Amino acid sequence: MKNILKIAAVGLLGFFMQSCNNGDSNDKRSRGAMASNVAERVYVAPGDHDEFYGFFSGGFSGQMSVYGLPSGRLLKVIPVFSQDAEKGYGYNEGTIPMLNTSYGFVPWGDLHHVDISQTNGELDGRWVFTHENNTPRVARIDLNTFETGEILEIPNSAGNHSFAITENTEYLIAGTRFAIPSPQRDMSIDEMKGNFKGPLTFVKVDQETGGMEIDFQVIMPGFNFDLAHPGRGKSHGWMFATTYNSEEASTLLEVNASQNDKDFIVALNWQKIAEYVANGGGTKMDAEYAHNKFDHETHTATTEMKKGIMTVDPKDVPGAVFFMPIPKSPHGCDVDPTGEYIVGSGKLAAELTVFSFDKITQAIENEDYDGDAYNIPILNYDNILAGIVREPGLGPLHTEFDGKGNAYTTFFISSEVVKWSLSDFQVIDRKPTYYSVGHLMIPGGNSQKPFGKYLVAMNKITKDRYLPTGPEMNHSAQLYDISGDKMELLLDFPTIGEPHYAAGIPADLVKQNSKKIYRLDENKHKYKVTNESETRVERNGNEVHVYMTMVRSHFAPDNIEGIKVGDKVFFHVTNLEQDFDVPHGFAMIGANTAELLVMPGATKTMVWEPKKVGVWPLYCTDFCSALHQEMQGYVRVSPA
Ligand code: CUK
Ligand code: CUA
Repeated sequence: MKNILKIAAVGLLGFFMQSCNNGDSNDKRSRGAMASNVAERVYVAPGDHDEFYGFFSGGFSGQMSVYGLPSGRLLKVIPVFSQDAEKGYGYNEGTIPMLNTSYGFVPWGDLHHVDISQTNGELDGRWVFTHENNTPRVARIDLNTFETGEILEIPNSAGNHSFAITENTEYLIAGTRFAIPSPQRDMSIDEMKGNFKGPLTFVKVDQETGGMEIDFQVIMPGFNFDLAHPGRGKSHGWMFATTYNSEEASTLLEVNASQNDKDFIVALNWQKIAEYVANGGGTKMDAEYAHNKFDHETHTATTEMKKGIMTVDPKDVPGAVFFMPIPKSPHGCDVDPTGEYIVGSGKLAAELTVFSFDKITQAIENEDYDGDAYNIPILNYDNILAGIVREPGLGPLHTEFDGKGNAYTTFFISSEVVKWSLSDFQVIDRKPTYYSVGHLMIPGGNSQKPFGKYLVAMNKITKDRYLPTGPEMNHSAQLYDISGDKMELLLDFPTIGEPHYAAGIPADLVKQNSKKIYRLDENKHKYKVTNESETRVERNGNEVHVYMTMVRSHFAPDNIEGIKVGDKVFFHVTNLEQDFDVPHGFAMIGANTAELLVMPGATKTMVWEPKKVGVWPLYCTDFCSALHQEMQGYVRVSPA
């Protein structure tokens, strides 16, 4: 039996490899499918604005990018877990602390999922949250400035592959892709089974500020806990997460982790566990983690190293955690807008399993269990099943909803998006994607109120979709119109890094809160000046502080003498402008950091350690006026 399953799994992998190689002939198919007025439907006339913002994960670029939809125009790249020369992020004194971790300065991260804050289950447009997989961290981007405001490291975790936001943004729930010794220790990898754990981390979010704090970790048995979604509506207070590798294999997972006919989805009552912790339950565990915050008044980031987290063993909270069996290596696990249906996608299966929350509640009430695993009750599969979507495609991954009773699921292996009905689980429509789609996104499609007009498919393989650019092609996203019965492909556009996931929101819910300037009178930077008469150069040993201003089109001071080789020069540069969209830049020859890009009303600091005697130029890097070219100066460096 096991061998047959092994062959089946390997067979699917073989199919996947094939599907990656047959790209070229699909092109005509996509053109043929297009209606004649497609261009009009994605055209945003010069000066007009898009209807939606799309926030796209940048995967291994460590960044998030902001696109306008339906045009597919790139509006901004927001550095989160990466240094970004364009924004000066992660290079200067004010932003370096954002990338501190308990492992030191880690200027790269693998940014996977993005999600927008919610109030009463609806998108509220205040914050976008994200996380990274490699050195587990979660982050908040503030949508008044479109800047990263906070990064919190997740200790006792590895492979923070996904996270979920509860319907009032009470919690971010961070999963773990790798089971690990918990707490970490030196032990034989062969002894993984039963000894490795998969902690789920609950990060509490302050409803006013968006501030994040680790509340507790549920130390789940050693499966790999992967994609999570919170309940909503009737299932609010619960969360559902897929597991894979219930075999607990540590080697050759492609075969060894695909043997069991069924893995599990975890149903977890987080409200119950949060109450248990609030009432003094749980065990304190040693842990060290960095908590980094960016203050928009001082324009400065700080790192606080924290110690200790609260952990909960699920068996100490009876009635809070259950397993639901699901066929073949589940990947996605998505909850419909009503909170009743939980869709599980076994990526090595050719069907979708839909569970009913009402039936789950009933089964728990009746203690209708099929035994247990690790003391966690297993709910009887047949008793909680709402329905099965039969033969929808191969390799189902992720599902989103249009709010009109339909679900849309991506199929990685057969490269398509399939629309099916939540009322009878029948397939309604299917459209190819180019190629090998991972996630899909409908604005609000994982909330109680989807805006079911567009769907974006995010593809893993690009092949012939764009002009060739050498061996590497940018990933592609594809925009579909889903307002009618049939989906229509409207647009391809390239993305930055790997677009694991995206979140979309009507522009009207965000744009009126977007800040235009930082007010100079609110600037609380330690080294700010408010007019040119306060600019100066101060020496303290071999540390030199230059209090500098920038305004169209000069620096003050613009000629600096008295600097010596071996000095450490801090340029504290304030942009005195109070007009929208007039940043100035600052660059110094030979500086091994990026430039500074300083917004009106803000102050930023660059450190320069002159190595050579001479008279060295500095200049503004951002074209700011007709006299931008004249915005320059000199620093005289004398021998030590
Ligand atoms: S995902 Cu996991 S590799 Cu399906 Cu959210 Cu990108
Ligand atoms: Cu200031 Cu260019």
